[in-house]
Amino acid sequence: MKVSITSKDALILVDIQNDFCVGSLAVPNACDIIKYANSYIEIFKKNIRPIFATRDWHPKNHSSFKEFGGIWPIHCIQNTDGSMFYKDLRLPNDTLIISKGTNPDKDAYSGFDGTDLHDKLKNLNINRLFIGGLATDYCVKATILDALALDYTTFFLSDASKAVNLKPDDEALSINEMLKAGAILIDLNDLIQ
Ligand code: VGL
Ligand code: ZN
Repeated sequence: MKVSITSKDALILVDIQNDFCVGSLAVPNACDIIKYANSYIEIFKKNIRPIFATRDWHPKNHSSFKEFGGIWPIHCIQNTDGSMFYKDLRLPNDTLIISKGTNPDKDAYSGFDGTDLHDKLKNLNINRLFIGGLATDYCVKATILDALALDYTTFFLSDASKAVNLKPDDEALSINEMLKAGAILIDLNDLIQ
């Protein structure tokens, strides 16, 4: 499927942070997405379109951590090395950063959950979103399902995303769920630059 960038498009890169690439909650093969993520960044920059980067941004006692009753190892604590964007990701200086998961009592997988992402997109007159990152079966899926529920035309960037796969089928199941909800799966070859 061929897609060209329009004036109502934005890129959203989800949680491409040290802990998810090489740290405490490293997603298998996460580093493989970086070259694709950087290519999407270049294309959106060239087209003068907004680039958003979400980040998991937890307080140190977050309820998603095993120590506090959750299922995850400690990860992405605010202002630590683990929560910084991965060093090889070439985010422009004017990237719009969306922090989520900041409430200690509540997990927030979606970039829309408890953030002003939707307001910012509306103010920019955006109606199509190109979403990829980490991890396909958690935060990318949740962000895409929320985007679809909010009526954005939503593209899943398959080459710029990787899954945790706690269970081996989780990636396939999450992709099916996104497609069923109306997401459009593309890769770099589909974008007319
Ligand atoms: C995520 C697990 C825990 C994600 C965030 O970004 O997909 N996964 N917190
Ligand atoms: Zn988290």
